Amino acid sequence: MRRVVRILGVPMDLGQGRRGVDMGPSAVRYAGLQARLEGLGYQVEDGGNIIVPVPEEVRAVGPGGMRHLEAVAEACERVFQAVRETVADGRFPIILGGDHSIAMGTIAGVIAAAGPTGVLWIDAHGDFNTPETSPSGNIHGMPLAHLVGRGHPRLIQIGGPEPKLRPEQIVLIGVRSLDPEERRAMAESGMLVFTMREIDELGIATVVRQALTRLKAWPRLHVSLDLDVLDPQVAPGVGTPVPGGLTYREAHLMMEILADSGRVGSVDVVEINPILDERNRTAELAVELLASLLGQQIL
Ligand code: EXY
Ligand code: MN
Ligand code: MN
Ligand code: MN
Repeated sequence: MRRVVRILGVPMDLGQGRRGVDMGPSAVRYAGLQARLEGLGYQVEDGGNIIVPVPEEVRAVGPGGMRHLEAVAEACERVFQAVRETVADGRFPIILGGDHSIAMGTIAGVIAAAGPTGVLWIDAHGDFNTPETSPSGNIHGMPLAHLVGRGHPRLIQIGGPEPKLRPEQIVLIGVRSLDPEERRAMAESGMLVFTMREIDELGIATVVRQALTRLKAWPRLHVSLDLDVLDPQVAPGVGTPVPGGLTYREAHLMMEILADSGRVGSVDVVEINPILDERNRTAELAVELLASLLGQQIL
């Protein structure tokens, strides 16, 4: 039976300070995602975009200095509904961000429809701040904390009152930028974290295989891919670039090994900022990486 993919766009730039990541879904569509996946034999539906307000029409700073709290929460609830329906319909969702705060909706939606799911959080950052520890008030630096039940109740409760994830079901890959308090909380959390140092020492193949082994209790996996995990020389069009990231080849190999596992059931692609990009190359790279994750092989 042919797998059916459903693309969902979330043009959200409310979770951070810089404009532009709201254009990510258009850039990835323009880069030819649908045709590329059809070329791999998938049936592809485009579910369109989730409605997200623009920053000009919503309250800038919410309680505790959190930027656009209520608008982010409401958009994530819409994302939750759409992803839950997509998974319940037996589709493989590809969710195009938008900033990384959308993952509070996507992961809640996947779990509501499919049950317990392991999460690979592939990112230069930890996204593990709470409103108290955040230096910026930007919610895109906080989604993983809220998914494990730490932070503001309005965000913890997206898609239901209980925490969506336990730390043991999360592995981070590519981390190289943490705030001091965030780092402490992460070290104490019990999540498995592969920083760039581990990738340099062990190699990306070993890191990904160890991640898959760590998550062996979860036959179904969700990949939350923040394009800033790549080195800015390869992926310049991201909202929050950090030097020293994955190479083009490391990123591809990671996707290929994940594809081989046969366990990935959903993916977010976030933080692409076309305004900062060079002729859409970061969006084109995202399409390449998605093709590899969905099983493209050279031979
Ligand atoms: N740690 C910083 C903050 O919380 O403001 C930067 C977070 C950037 C998050 C990006 C999307 O992964
Ligand atoms: Mn339906
Ligand atoms: Mn992120
Ligand atoms: Mn990031």
